[in-house]
Amino acid sequence: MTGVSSSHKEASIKTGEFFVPDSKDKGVQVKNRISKIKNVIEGKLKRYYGRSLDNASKEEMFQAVAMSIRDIILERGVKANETMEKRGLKKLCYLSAEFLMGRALVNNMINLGLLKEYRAVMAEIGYPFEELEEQENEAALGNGGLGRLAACFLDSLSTLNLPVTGYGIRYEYGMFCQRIVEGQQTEVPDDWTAQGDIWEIERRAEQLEVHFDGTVEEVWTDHGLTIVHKNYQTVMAVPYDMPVIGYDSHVPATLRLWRAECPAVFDLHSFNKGDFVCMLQQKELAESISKVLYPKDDHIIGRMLRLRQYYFLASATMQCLVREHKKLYGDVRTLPEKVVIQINDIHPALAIPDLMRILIDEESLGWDDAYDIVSRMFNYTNHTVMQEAMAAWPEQLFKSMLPRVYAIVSEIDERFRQRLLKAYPDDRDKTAQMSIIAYDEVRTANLCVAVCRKVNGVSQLHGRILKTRTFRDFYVMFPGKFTAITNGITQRRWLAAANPALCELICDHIGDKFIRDCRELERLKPFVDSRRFLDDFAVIKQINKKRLSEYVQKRQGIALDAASVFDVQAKRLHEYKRQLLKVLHILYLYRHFTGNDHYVLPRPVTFLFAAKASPAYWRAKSIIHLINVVSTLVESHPRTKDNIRVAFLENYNVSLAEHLIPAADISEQISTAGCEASGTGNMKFMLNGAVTLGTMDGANVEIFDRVGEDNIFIFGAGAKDIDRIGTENTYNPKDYFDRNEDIREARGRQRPVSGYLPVSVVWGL
Ligand code: 26Y
Repeated sequence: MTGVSSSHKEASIKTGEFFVPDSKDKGVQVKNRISKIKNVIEGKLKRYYGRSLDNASKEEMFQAVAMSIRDIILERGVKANETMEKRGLKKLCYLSAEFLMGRALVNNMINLGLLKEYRAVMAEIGYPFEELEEQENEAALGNGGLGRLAACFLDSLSTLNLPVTGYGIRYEYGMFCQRIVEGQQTEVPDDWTAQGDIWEIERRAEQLEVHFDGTVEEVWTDHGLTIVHKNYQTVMAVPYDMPVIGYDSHVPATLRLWRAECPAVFDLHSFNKGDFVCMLQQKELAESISKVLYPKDDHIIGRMLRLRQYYFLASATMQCLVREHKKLYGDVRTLPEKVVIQINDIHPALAIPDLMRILIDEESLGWDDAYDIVSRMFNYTNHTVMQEAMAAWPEQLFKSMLPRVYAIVSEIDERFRQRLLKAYPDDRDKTAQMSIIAYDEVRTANLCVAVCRKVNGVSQLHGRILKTRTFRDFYVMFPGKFTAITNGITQRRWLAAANPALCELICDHIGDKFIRDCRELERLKPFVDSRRFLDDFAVIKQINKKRLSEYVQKRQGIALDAASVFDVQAKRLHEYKRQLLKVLHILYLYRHFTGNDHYVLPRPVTFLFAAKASPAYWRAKSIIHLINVVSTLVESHPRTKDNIRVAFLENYNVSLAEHLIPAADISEQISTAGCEASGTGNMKFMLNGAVTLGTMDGANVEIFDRVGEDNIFIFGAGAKDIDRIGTENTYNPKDYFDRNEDIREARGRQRPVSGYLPVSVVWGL
């Protein structure tokens, strides 16, 4: 794909300072804007920090610039809200336990059409623009795909001028920072709010109470039988709002993150008794709820604090929605006309029973009316078919932590069972399989499918798997509920911000409409064979590879060879994603090089890995270790050293992805077919012109249909083959091992005697 660069050509490629959405906006206006922005920044420095442009610290400069941007977005937000309220527009609420936002500064400049101006201002002041970027802590409030999808959606919805609020948790510590020490992952806390986050606005006046534990009692009052939740523990939910602006948008999205706090006057009783320790324990318990993002993203067993986190998010959000709705429209019965709720996998599922609770206990609606409202408001997206992610909550714990919500879930379950019994009078097994509470567990996935209007899969293949496997019985009962809207990514961040040079090249050929609408990229088709276009593309790829090399050199002290092919696998570390398969491939190459003096590759290759492993996922961590050991191995041999290199890039996060993806020649998407729900990294790499090596899994299948076999190279069994192998019970990996010399050799020469041997020992290092 990439040709050899010439410095002459590199110099002729501009670096993407073209984002001026209004073409009528000519020289004078641009100049005016530049001086205005400069004044605003100067003013902020003076008023907030008592500094001037000359003596501001890096931190202060960043804050002042970010404030100037925030002002513009907030002003637009005020207008958008007024319009929304006046017109009574319906709003989307996107509930997610994760939002992997990344840095916001440059992205916001691009989306406001002001990048060029800000660059000019910084040049005028004599302040390096890159240093500004570097000052920003990134909001890494997510593990991977599910969280990044949530962030991309906020950008896209705002770009479409559609009103959306994302609701999440303001984790004090986000995704851990990964350090590689002696080849192994170590975790360092991500203290991202230490200096305070410039984008967020605390709205303490809008705080709400969330209740845990205690007991429920039925009480007869003048209005009949009511349920009273008594002796509960109160946790305060304090909202923090972050504005998110889409491209040239008039309707900024809001990301509302809840922080858990202890009530100001808490447990007066213990205090009066002088039980200071108990009081502090309660404070700690309350605050622990939003303390940290759980890094293992697909296992919930045994993690009761997680249940507290999820209920905290769900209940704070539902109370907030009802309160806002009543303020605007007065009547909770119109909720489904004004609000639609999307729940991002099962984490926020308790929003369903909690809205029932509010409607019944606080708004005095009857069960049927409440259920009718709730069942018209919720939609659920599933993001994984991994069995462990279907785990459920232990019933007794659920009941004691959330007694009122438990009673409501039981009632939903009871009524749902009645329907099941009618539909399958003789099939007790099926009823047990599909019910919400069974075998001493509360299954929130079944709750979502039973109640929600739509159940979405994130690619066509995943949608089919949900219908034929994961939720097969539900599909028979509710065929109309199931949809499959394939994931997407925002080209604003993953092309315009991450790869400005390529973005500009595309603009030069088809205009800038694709920044708003990806389908416009089809118009590049006539240039598939254009020598000039391809040459320019190759030069840009080369620039990006050098940029990545400098970045990696600076951060990790590793020298990459930008002239080699960059073959990249960047994603969470998981067995199903098969980083191990890539390592076996590298060992296979190593054996060929070392065993045969004439073995050559067309061009030297650098294999780049970037991945975080969940701290408790021992096997995933061993694979990281193995990658680092193999890196040393190939480097230590004179024959391989000049042909293949392996580098593990530390601390994969949004910022690293923005450097890495534009620099990739080959994108590795090699999961076991049927395991990767969609993948979105696959799309980001393709958008930046890497060819894909992949299996027929997730959205790769659809990418294959669109880009054809010249651009995506497919291998291995398909999802159906793997299903068949599974059901026939014929898969025995040892057979492959015994039959295939290459596999045997790749595994290393020394056999572990028993159990675990460090990979370095297996490879004789
Ligand atoms: C245990 C349960 C609460 C749970 C925990 C984590 C369920 C799901 C998850 C996370 C799933 C996830 O990140 N899935 C990824 O979602 C991306 C966006 O849809 C997909 O592209 C990707 O294939 C999938 O692995």
